[in-house]
Amino acid sequence: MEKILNYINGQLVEPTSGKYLENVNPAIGSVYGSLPDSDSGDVQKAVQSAQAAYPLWSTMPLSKRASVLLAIADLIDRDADLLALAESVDQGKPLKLARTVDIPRASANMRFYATASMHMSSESHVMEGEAINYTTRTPIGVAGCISPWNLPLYLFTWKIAPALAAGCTVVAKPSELTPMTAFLFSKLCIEAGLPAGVLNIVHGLGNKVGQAIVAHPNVSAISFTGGTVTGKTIAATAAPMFKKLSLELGGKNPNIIFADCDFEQAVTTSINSSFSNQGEICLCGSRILVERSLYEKFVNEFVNRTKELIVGDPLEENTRLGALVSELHMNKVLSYIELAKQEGGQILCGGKRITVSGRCAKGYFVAPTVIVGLDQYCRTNQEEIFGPVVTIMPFDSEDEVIGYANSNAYGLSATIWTENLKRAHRVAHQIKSGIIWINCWLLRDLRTPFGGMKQSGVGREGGWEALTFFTESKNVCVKL
Ligand code: TXE
Repeated sequence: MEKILNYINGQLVEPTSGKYLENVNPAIGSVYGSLPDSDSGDVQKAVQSAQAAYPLWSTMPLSKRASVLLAIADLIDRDADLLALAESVDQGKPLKLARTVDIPRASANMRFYATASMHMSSESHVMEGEAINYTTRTPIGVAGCISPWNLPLYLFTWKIAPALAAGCTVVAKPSELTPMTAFLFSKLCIEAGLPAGVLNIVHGLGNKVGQAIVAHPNVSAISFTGGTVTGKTIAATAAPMFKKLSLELGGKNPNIIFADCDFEQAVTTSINSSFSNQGEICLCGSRILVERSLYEKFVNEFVNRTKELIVGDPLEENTRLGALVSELHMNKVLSYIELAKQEGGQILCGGKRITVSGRCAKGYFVAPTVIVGLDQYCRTNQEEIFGPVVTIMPFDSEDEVIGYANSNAYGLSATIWTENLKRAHRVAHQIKSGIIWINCWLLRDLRTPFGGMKQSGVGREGGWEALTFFTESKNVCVKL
């Protein structure tokens, strides 16, 4: 049994209550460890230690701060195999995916922000003959970072790296469903010599630990990734306290396929954008919209390739889809498949739980599912399912598909497949989403703004946006 501890003031510590929650391996459907069931008392200790560490960390020379963060990145690389295995066991995702995507991205996040902070500059504005204004940017104080379960270490580091690089000290909470790699990360922080209190990790439930971080008067900014409903609760708590908020929420992203696309690339990438990480990525293209003249050909090819995807033991090399993160989440996904049937959808493949033989017989596996015949405005096409489920619908014109793409409360990302670049730009500009991919998907440059419109969130992560989020600007006007 693996026992996870909190990381507070540089030490690995038990929760004050002495209580623990069960940590489940979703691929085998059983408990394999425990994590602290922390409460507001633990958060209070974490905030106090973050406050105590703030003067040292926020004034440390940039290059010194960067060198500690770079040392952590190096340790992630050193332990990449161990971390990938831990991520796969904790989350259910294929080990291969954790090894090639999650863990390399975690060290890349640390490196990107460690070095970015050394290149940050601020502005000055000259009022001819009258005055000079200069703007300073100082770290905002103690930051709260709350991350989800789908890409655990990847998204945990995506938040804490800019916060720490900007000079903030941090109280962080990983998801209670996937706490393991954040725990291993805390050990790496100790080994790298991160000063005590600079990063504090409090494990536990969202409505206890997460809520206590958001409501704490001495936490000045909250960076959150998770569900839209949780985002609303966080905003309701933080807004009257005038906290700075970055909310990265759900998506129901359109994947638009015009008849003149590169068919092979469009199909291959659409399989990835539909089912990578079991569809548990906010950027997955869960609504596939295909121009009518290509519709039948696309559906046939897409369904044939979906049927070939191997669902199974995440530790096996050729597994493409592992287990869903929890029994509760699996049941939510299955309930949406039932809803789709009630709404008149036709299931072309998948549509049910899968029993994998051997050690994973009790795991939470769902077959990749393709549904057609649904109206654009039904709940299945409007709500985030966050699992290996996609719908395919035909369209007749550019205007029509833009309308469909925008017919949703979410606005995170969209993908467009066409060889007509004029059209690609035209459509991209009319889609109300924060991220548009043309003839590709999930191609990420960490310098670009990342985030969504409408119910997909508030603010942007990535590049300078995340670094400046964790700072406060001040203008100084000097009369000449
Ligand atoms: O996420 P939650 P859930 C979507 C997806 C999924 C749905 C619900 O559709 O089915 O959200 O998932 C912490 N104050 N996404 O309920 O609850 C929680 O402990 C402060 C999209 O599992 O949003 C965890 O650390 N924090 C998504 C984090 O919030 C609270 C990724 C996210 O959990 C809290 C995950 C509270 N009151 C789910 N309640 C994406 N955008 O990538 C919970 N938390």
